[in-house]
Amino acid sequence: MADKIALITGITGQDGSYLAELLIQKGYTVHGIVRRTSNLLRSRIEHLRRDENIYGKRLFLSYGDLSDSTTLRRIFRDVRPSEVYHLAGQSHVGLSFEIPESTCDEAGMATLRLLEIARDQPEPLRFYHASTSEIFGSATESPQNENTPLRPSSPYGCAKAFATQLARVYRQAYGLFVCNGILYNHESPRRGENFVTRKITQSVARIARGLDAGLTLGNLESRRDWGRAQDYVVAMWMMLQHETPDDYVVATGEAHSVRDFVEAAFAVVDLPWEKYVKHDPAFDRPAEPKQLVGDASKIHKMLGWKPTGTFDQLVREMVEADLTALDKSR
Ligand code: NAP
Ligand code: G4F
Repeated sequence: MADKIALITGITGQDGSYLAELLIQKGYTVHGIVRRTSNLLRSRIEHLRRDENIYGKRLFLSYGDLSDSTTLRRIFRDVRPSEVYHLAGQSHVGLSFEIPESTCDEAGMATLRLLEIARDQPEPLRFYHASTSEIFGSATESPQNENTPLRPSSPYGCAKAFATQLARVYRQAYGLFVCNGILYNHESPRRGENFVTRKITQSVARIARGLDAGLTLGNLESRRDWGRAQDYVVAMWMMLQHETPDDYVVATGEAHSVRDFVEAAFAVVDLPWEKYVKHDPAFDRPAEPKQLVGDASKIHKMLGWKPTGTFDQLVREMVEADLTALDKSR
């Protein structure tokens, strides 16, 4: 393979870190955009940064922010990527009700900025946009597929719907190779600590070790289609290897409630969840999809992608990783 050059926005996030590992393993040179933070420790990619065979050889980091288009343009000019994976942005749906303007700028307008930069490149490139099941919101059908009407029910979902439509327009109007990965929830031990799955598994580990007395949660009845993040970054890469650009739903096709996740997580440490879990309305959202479940038959048929593992295995992997991390830190 000729040396392929990938540029990842959001490389320090859950997906960006797994994608960087995957692409380096496939022989790519990977460039990541990181924003200035007061703490230099970027925990999810620290192992790559400390590896002297990787950092400065296969992996390079540049400072940039999604709001700073002159810097983004300069990075594209210097890196000359053949593939761009645009993953960065405020990704918490609940928080998007508290900070709607910055969320819409990052999840919506920033994608427009990047598509414009991509359009101006001297050599054609391939562009992945991190779309989401949240664009379907209060969906009119279940499971949802690539043709399901967009009915977002949060500022985050609205911004992603805008960006998804723009990506389609740039593909049709300018012939840009751009794919929307319409990904359903995907989790891992690297999941951010304020998403419900990781919040549960971290708390279960602390309760099991006697460090916490209980766990407060919002809506236990909402249902999500939870897969493994490591599988979903493979789907992103596959989309950009296909001869034509398209949009794909990436999902397991199975819905579980937050309550199911809680039960499975407490079962790993053999504790009765009812004794520890309390409802706190502070975590309820003003509006949200009750049930999101995806039909991934298109990506299965066209690209041969399918998810691995079961729901129970995912929950176990996350609880065990949190137990191990906690035990190491003590
Ligand atoms: P994540 O863990 O929250 O990571 C977000 C990344 O974006 C981080 O690297 C973050 O940097 C970066 N970022 C945020 N604002 C930025 C800004 N203004 N300028 C530059 N970088 C910025 O998200 P994820 O779970 O990996 O998800 C990746 C993408 O897929 C997101 O766009 C998300 O909305 C979308 N998505 C996720 C899921 C899912 O279930 N995980 C499903 C569908 C779609 P810091 O590390 O500095 O904060
Ligand atoms: O884990 P969540 O915060 O994920 P949510 O809102 O589904 O969004 C995630 O998946 C989307 C794909 O569908 C991505 F686009 C998005 O970037 C993000 O990665 O919440 C899941 C469910 C919700 O129904 C929420 O109301 O769990 C419910 N929940 C109940 N208690 C809670 C809590 N969510 C959080 N974060 N914290 C709670 O205490």
